[in-house]
Amino acid sequence: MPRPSLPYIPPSEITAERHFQVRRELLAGALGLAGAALLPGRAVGTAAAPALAPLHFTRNARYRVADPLNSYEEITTYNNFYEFGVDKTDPAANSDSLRTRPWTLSIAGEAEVTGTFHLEDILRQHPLEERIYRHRCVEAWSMVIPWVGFPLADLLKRFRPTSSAKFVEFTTLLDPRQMPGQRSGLLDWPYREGLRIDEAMHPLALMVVGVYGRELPNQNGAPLRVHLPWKYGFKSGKSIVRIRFTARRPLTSWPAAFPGEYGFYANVNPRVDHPRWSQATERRIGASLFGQRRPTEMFNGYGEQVAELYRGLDLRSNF
Ligand SMILES: Nc1nc2c(c(=O)[nH]1)N[C@H]1C(S)=C(S)[C@@H](COP(=O)(O)O)O[C@H]1N2
Ligand SMILES: [Mo]
Repeated sequence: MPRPSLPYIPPSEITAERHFQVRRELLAGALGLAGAALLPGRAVGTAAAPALAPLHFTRNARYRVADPLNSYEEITTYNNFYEFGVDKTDPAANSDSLRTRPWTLSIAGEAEVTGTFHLEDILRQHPLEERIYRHRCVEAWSMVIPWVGFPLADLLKRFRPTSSAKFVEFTTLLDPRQMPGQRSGLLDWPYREGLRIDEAMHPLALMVVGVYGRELPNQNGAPLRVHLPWKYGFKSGKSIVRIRFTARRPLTSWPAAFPGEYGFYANVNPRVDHPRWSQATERRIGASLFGQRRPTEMFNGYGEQVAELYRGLDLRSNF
């Protein structure tokens, strides 16, 4: 599988118009006729952003959703990525400053193989697939997203975690010069998330490198983010630079900052409300469906696959 490449073009060489043109041509080519119909009607991102390279991938038909996909524009302009600001449009507006090449991933803790690896060397070894997943934020909005990635388990197994590895911690880049939101004290940066090792090894857990057939835009967590479709979105850390295998449950960013509001498990659950709002329903983002509320599904609709992981756990709590 050829590794994805992102040809960097200095912003000074791209006029807004040319970028718009290149972007639409690339997208249309990558998606074919059917996909082209889903294209946003205007340029996404800012004129200064380099065009995102198309990825080579296969479609995994096992992971589909009956509801229509959210548009590329919706997925890339309505984001949570507090390193770039707290408003939904901030990440798209402010994340050009993030440099995703070169990128390294450090592996630490309870594993036979640890060290720092070049992302391109890692990606060369993982065939990519497209999976359409439901994405549910703890704030009670949701989307349907065609991610491109590979099973997280395939990556983790490479490093041969030892029998002491009971949890996995994911850490986002720490660099306040590139990530202006880190100059505020909202969270104790860097952003840290974590999973039990069996959750991380579950076949649904996806290491994401792209969306809509192309490399991830910065606002969605380039160049590497996870997605756990049965959990609230905050469990899916973006722009990951470190993976650590641990014996003890890691203290992750949201529970550390707001212990009464966000739990470690954070499985999507219509019966466990956030202390300040209900989780019984959700609002699907999208031009045609905007504002439409629908019932929240237990485990975000993935219960058949993941319920087994939580046998014996009290599902009236999410902590
Ligand atoms: N590093 C980092 N990762 C993060 C966040 C963040 O603020 N910083 N927000 C989380 C939340 S709350 C959600 S809902 C998803 C949003 O992903 P999306 O913008 O690709 O939809 O990213 C998650 N990962
Ligand atoms: Mo979220």
